[in-house]
Amino acid sequence: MVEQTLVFIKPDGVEKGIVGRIITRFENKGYKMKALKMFCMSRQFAEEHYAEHAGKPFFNALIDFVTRGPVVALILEGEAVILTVRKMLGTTNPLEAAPGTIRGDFAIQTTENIIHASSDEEAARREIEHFFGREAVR
Ligand code: FUP
Repeated sequence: MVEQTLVFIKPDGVEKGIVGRIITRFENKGYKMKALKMFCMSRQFAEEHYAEHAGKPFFNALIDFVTRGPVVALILEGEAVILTVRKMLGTTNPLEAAPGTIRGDFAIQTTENIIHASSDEEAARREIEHFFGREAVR
């Protein structure tokens, strides 16, 4: 099934200068970019995005981190893109992420783990609307 997912490259990915290499992986795979923007998240925007983690011990550090500089957000479209992009990212903890995955290749810390991608269909719909507005949702 052709789906859409929301991906954003976190401030550490932008700082490391690997935005192009990450996007190239998705293009090589055959996924289409349907939207792309670079911006700095406000604390409120970041707290809404990570609302499920509010109150957890790592929450404040996570919000400090994702708001410290610009992120690059994209909508990707293609066959089974939601699950496949999650596999391309690797596990949340980059030390456990398989080599060849984005986190496996470019990160060592759980908070600064380079990239986010929607976890399932419901999250994809919600996050696409949050990042790109209601009109972006198919
Ligand atoms: P993921 O779906 O892989 O982005 O992971 P989660 O939704 O579980 O976590 C969201 C973000 O919180 C992660 F990308 C990194 C951060 N996090 C921590 O900093 N410490 C933790 O113990 C768990 C998650």
